[in-house]
Amino acid sequence: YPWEVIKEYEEIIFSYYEGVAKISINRPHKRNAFTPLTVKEMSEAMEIARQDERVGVVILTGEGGEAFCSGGDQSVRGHGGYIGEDQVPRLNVLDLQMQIRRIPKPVVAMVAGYAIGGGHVLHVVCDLTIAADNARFGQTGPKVGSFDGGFGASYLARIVGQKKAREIWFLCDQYNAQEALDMGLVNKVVPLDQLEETTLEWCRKMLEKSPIALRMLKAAFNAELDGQAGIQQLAGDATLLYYLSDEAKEGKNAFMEKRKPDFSKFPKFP
Ligand code: 1HA
Repeated sequence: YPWEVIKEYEEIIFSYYEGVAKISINRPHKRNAFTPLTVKEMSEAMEIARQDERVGVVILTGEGGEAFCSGGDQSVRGHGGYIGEDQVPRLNVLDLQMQIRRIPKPVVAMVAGYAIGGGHVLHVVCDLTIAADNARFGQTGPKVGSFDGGFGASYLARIVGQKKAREIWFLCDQYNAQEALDMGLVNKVVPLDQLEETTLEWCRKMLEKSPIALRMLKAAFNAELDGQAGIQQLAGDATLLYYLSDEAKEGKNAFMEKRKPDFSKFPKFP
């Protein structure tokens, strides 16, 4: 597919094709483990994809076909987080998880090979996951001295159930694509050579749908688990819709024209 580069980065490839933005981790020699810079670049790309009105769907993936992402790069893990060139320890992937949940467009994880540790959590927080038949899923935290007790635990449990989520975290086993499909952890499994084609087909189906309906549904699906912050997201979307109405415009116009607003003509729906 003729992906066109949106912006050049060091550790990711960020590209565009027919309404879809693709953010791809480009560290295949490390099974696409992320450093603070990888996450900073992904975070900026996600914001650009959010603002770009051409973009209706975002794909998150990794280069090379052997790994989606193997989590935080353990070779730069230091005292208090993952340490970048500025020597500051960071866990900035948690902010990226929030961005994936907050962007009002569907985010699809396209998983070939390993989705492990913090890389597994990234696919978990995506709206949909399409897996290649070589995909392998799992958490490693308790094995390598880490854990993600946020969405990596709570949202995972919402997806696969409490017993299975505890098994995944407590045993640190790996699961193949079919096992992941069976527990509802992924949406579809396809042969590796059909992964991008199928993912784009799913994207195309969503791009044909009403963007506001998709936006409202994403916010609604998020709302329960996200508590007050989830309600804020949903309410923000309600405000967006209200601003499109003549009723809301009457309030603003009256203020600007220094007159009393006249809401009498607007219906009081039962
Ligand atoms: O838990 C969190 C967080 C929690 C809260 C807040 C923020 C968090 C942020 C991050 C994380 C985490 O991600 S913790 C979990 C970290 N990740 C892991 O424990 C996975 C480590 N990797 C593996 O278990 C395996 O490499 C693998 C199952 C993904 C693949 O195995 P395979 O095919 O046998 O390849 P392998 O030989 O192990 O790896 C190829 C190369 O990639 C190796 O380098 P080489 O010996 O060729 O020089 C290997 O060291 C490197 N590599 C793979 N994964 C990582 C890595 N290097 C650094 N960090 C990695 N995660």
